[in-house]
Amino acid sequence: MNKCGYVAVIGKPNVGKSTLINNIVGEKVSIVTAKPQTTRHQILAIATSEQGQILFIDTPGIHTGHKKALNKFMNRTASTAVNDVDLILFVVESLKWNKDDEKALSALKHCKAPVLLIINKDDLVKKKETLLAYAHELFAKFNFTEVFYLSASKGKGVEPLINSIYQYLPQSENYFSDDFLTDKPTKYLVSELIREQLMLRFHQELPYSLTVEVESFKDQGNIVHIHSVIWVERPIQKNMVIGKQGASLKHVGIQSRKEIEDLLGKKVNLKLWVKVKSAWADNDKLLQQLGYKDEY
Ligand SMILES: Nc1nc2c(ncn2[C@@H]2O[C@H](COP(=O)(O)OP(=O)(O)OP(=O)(O)O)[C@@H](O)[C@H]2O)c(=O)[nH]1
Ligand SMILES: [Mg+2]
Repeated sequence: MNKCGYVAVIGKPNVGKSTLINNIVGEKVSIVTAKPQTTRHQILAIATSEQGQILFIDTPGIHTGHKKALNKFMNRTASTAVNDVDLILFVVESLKWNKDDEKALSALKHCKAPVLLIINKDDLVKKKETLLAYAHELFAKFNFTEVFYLSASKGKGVEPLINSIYQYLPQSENYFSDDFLTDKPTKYLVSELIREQLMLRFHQELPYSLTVEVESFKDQGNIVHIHSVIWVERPIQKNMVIGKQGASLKHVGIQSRKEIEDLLGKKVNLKLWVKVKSAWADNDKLLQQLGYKDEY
């Protein structure tokens, strides 16, 4: 009996939602960094197995305390992902409940689908028995259907979760062919790999003040030529991204090219430009122009 259905993955930033999805899909469909607010869009990630197909919707971490238009877009994007899905995974980090988790949980108030509680990063907890008390506290807040303790980055405890997910999916043929991993176009995946390198390299507000746009993508058979713009909010940030004698930008270019070559399986010629669009992250019109569009 083949199963296929949608599973939304919800939680505050940095709890390991994208790591979990990548682990199950077996490829880096969604970028991962140690910084909160890495994921900015809904991303469909497709895991195909003998049992059928799990259509994961990765979402931005729901958060409080940031007031820019981009933050509102991200919270809205995550909150709407719970509508019309077959199952929801609510991901928390072991023993780290705070007001952002509270806000993420409130997005589930009116959802109709069953919700599994995923307690991630259990590798960081020495006394495993403390997790039982933690889960007990969380069950008092919401009527979760089941709880799973796991480590997404180590891939521990993930198998039982996969088997359980299939129990909740409707009987159906697969919606996508086996080799499909995401609904996002290659250009988007490329821009995300560049943004991942930028998020890894820069700190404080800079990772949150930049966005990446792939302007052109020309596949010439054995080599792909890619031109991409890194948009920042202020001229000083442009200088930071470029670095002394262009050193930072060169490093980002080399690292991103390697990742993109892995993704495409061919040689890549990557050209990066840094440009300023004043306060783009707090301007609804500019957000839309830069690809942050409500899709529902
Ligand atoms: N120790 C440990 N770290 C983990 C685990 N899962 C994820 N991480 C790390 O947690 C950080 C955040 O992971 P992400 O997958 O980007 O988290 P996310 O929930 O998608 O974050 P946002 O996209 O910002 O909402 C990364 O540094 C991961 O390597 C885990 O099981 N154990
Ligand atoms: Mg993420």
